[in-house]
Amino acid sequence: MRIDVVTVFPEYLQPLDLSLIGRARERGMLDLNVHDLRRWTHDVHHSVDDSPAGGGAGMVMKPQPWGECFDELIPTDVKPRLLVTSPAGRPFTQAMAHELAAEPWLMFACGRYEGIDQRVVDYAAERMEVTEVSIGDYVLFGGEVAVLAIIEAVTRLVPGVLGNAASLDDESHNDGLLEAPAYTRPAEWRGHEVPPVLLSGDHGKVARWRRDQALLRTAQARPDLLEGLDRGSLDKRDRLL
Ligand code: 6GU
Repeated sequence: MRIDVVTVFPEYLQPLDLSLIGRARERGMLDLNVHDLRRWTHDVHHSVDDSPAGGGAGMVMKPQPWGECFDELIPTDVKPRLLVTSPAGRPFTQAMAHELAAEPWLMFACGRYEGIDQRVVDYAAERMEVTEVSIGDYVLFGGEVAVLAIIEAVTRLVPGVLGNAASLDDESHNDGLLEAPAYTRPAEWRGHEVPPVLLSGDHGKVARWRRDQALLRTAQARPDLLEGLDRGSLDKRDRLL
């Protein structure tokens, strides 16, 4: 998979050199490139923003550097899936992570200030698939941290990036539920015990317990997820809850 990130703060993306993502890059599974948008400015101040049309607070990213960036990075025959970060974008979910993990080439445009001139999105959308994306209902200074989160969520789904693919199956959000709590040794710690069923060796009972805990936890922390759950995905014992 190829990923390009365009930002005015390339240093913000340095964590992508670390850990499993860094290793995937070293092994050649991930071709990840971070670009400084200011490379496509021509004035002495390398300015990337300007005051908003119609007035108002803050600054808007001007279209010219983005246009020249696209001209240089994107050939006419192959196009990336372009993701433009914005608190006004489509909510990023595990389902979208799966969708993006199947793409051969992703390009992220990190919005800063009050966002990017809308014509950049409209122009790009005439040439490639463009998705404005948000990671939640709160406002960040810019899209860089959102891009870190999205890249981590997406690349761990790319076959070969994560060591143990089986751990993807029963994690939170994969089946629409939060995951059951996890425990390790010792069996007792500061007066708190590992639930005995987990030490019973009865795999059926353990699976049932985890399912119940997942339902309970989801009902407590994320009742909205239970509302949206497909009724057919519940088994007979689930309905007793
Ligand atoms: Cl993608 N960008 C910004 N600036 N703020 C956000 C966001 C993105 N997602 C949530 N808040």
